[in-house]
Amino acid sequence: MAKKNNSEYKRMIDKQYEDLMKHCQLQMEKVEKDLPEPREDFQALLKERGFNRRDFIKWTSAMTAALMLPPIFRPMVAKAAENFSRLPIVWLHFAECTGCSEAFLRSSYPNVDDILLETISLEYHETLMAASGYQAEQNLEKAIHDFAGKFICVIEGALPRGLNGKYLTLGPKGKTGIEVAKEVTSKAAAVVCIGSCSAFGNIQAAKPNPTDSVSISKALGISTVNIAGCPPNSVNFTGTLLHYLMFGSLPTLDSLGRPVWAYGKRIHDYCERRPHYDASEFVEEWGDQGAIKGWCLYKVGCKGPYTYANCSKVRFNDAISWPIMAGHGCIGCTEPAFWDTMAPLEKPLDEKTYGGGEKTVDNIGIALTGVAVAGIAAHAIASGIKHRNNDKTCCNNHNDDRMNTQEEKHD
Ligand code: FSX
Ligand code: SF4
Ligand code: F3S
Repeated sequence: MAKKNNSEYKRMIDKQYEDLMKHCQLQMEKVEKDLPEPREDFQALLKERGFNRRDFIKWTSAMTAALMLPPIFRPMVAKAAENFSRLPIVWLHFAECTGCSEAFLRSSYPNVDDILLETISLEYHETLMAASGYQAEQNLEKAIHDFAGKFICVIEGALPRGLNGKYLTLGPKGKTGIEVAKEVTSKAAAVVCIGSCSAFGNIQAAKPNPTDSVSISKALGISTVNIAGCPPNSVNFTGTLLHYLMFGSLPTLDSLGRPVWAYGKRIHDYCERRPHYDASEFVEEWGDQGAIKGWCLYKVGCKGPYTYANCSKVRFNDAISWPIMAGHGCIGCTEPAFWDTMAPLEKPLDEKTYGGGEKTVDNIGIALTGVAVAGIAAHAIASGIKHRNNDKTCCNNHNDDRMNTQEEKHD
């Protein structure tokens, strides 16, 4: 009987993937028909940069797995990558440090994702384009007119609402950031916020927030895809755009607008130092024997238990390293209001406020993190193991305070 149920279940799953594959094939045909010719020959560019076919196949396998798709989708990921430069992008900058663009463009050892980003069809990007003043403004108007309803609006930076938006003005006509953002996003096919500034307000919105800076979503009252992080991982951006090309829709998002495939799990759950946490082996101060042995950084302020992101799995700079591997705790940069709620950054959060003892990590996690749908599941699994011993369920402690975004806390 169980055997029969299993084979029925397998048939059902196979059928779902078959349907998804058909949808993907039709969508890729539509992309090739509706969008401009590729701006770059991706395969030729890869070859020019010293990547061979094997490297590309390796990359497609990793990206397919990261997007939570079965291996049969690898050829479609490859096709989407070849069509990546068809997708028109208008890239806006508001209140931020431009570290997001820098992180994407200044890789010392470019990987396939970096080369993919090089092919991107940037119709407008204030920091990269040669044009300035009236000419730049004309470029923007032309791009949003020519590609109305087809381009992706990518935004870095928060929007200051103080002084009627005049803390941030742009271009020769002195338009406010809010005016420019409204005009461009109203014509875009989708709005993708790069970095925690556009996604949540971030450092500009940290207390006391004198310019009344808020996220794009809050300033304009629109939904955005939030590629959180300060700066975010380029893989999470390229993966989201590849998904859009493959399926004609945005990936599933959590309650904070972050793609679940990239932000569905806690840093703590996949951290290489986790066995040391479980064995109560902690770095007590910088440079001690624990630090030399690579023990857990919780006591020197690691906020990995309250942070949802895939840094430990995809790492940075061609997967060379990531903050915890480099020896510093996670500061929670993918979470709303982390400058305020995760402080002090090099000390654990106050145990008295969140309940002491072994359960502290989970209690704070529930109270402070953006409770992603998949994140809850991950958390429940992680907590369930502990609570079997504690005879309590984590659900008694659920507190969705962090569902209120950073800006709501300041209102
Ligand atoms: Fe913010 Fe990005 Fe941090 Fe900086 O543009 S997410 S301050 S790395 O640059 O927006
Ligand atoms: Fe890793 Fe930080 Fe969790 Fe320790 S507290 S296991 S360093 S994520
Ligand atoms: Fe940010 Fe923590 Fe990853 S600080 S980069 S979310 S490890």
